Amino acid sequence: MDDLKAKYLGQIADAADESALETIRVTAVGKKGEVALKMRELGKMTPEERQVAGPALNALKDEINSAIVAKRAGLADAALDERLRTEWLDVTLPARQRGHGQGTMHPVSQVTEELTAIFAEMGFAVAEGPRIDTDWYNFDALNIPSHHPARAEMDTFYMSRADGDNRAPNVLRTHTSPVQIRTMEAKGAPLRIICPGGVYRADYDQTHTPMFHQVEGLALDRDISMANLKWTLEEFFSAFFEIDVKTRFRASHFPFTEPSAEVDIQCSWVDGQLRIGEGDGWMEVLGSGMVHPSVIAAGGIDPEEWQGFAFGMGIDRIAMLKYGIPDLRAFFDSDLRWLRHYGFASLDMPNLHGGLSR
Ligand code: 2U9
Repeated sequence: MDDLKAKYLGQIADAADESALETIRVTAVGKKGEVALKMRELGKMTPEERQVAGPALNALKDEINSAIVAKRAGLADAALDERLRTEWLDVTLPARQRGHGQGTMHPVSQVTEELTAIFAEMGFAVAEGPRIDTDWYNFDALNIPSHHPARAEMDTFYMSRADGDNRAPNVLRTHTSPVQIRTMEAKGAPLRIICPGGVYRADYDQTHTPMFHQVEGLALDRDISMANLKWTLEEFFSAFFEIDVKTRFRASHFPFTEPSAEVDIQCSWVDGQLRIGEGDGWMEVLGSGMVHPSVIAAGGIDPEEWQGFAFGMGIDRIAMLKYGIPDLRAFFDSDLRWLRHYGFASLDMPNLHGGLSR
């Protein structure tokens, strides 16, 4: 019995791995192992011999099993120590490139950030509002009553409402002007805001898409004039195109401004290439004027005390001019090749100190 014990405990201590240990277990304490064979011999013994040998064999079996369990745990610990020693991760390595690399900022998003940075420097906050609005905010408040020809010209998308509630919002905004009315109501005067965002008109050809982007601006105070408007716009275009840009005001008409002006920026055509801020040509980019007193009143502000200027321009259009993008409709195709070509680095946020664009 002592020989058996010494033999197996020795083998267990020397076992190099899990499978060697399993072989020892089968030969020692398995169903047909050496201890089991010895147990079968108990039948041939006298009752006195059996009383001594039986418990001794059981004790031997238990001892071998415990030694195997302990050794197995020891082997597992050693294996883990070995893995911890040999396998390691350098968390300072650069991340692996996945798929086709990073996404890009759409030119509309880039230009929106650029113009927001420029107007912020001049004290204009960004105001936002709903894209589905009421007739009143989109038209009436802007001095466009229901019989006005401008309503028909705007190619408005109306949404049919399942609940039949015709006082609830049902117009896809045709300009961002309703945001300015809402902000006038909420904040009062004085006020300096720009409202960038998507707008909708049922129009589709080479230069029009049913959804496009506008930025409108509004400055209300006690003594604002067209001179402030001209300075603000020249300052904006010069910062945006990164070259001094002259503007030309031409008398025009809009229902929401009086007087009204269409604004051109200085440009030239050299070898079929457009250059902004050079030469003696002009390109129309924007509409503007002094806010009509009825519109100021519609925003809940007293037009006897407050006056101001407003302007509106297409973001997509000035993005095309600045970055030489030829086709407006491609803006909305979600073509990944186009986005990689005309897109901007997503973490390269434009600001006036670090540079607007690169
Ligand atoms: C309020 C008062 C006045 C915003 C204005 C224009 C002139 C204009 C067009 C430019 C190109 C729209 O994207 S476009 O087709 N916009 O000509 N927008 S004045 O006037 C406002 C707005 C809000 C409360």
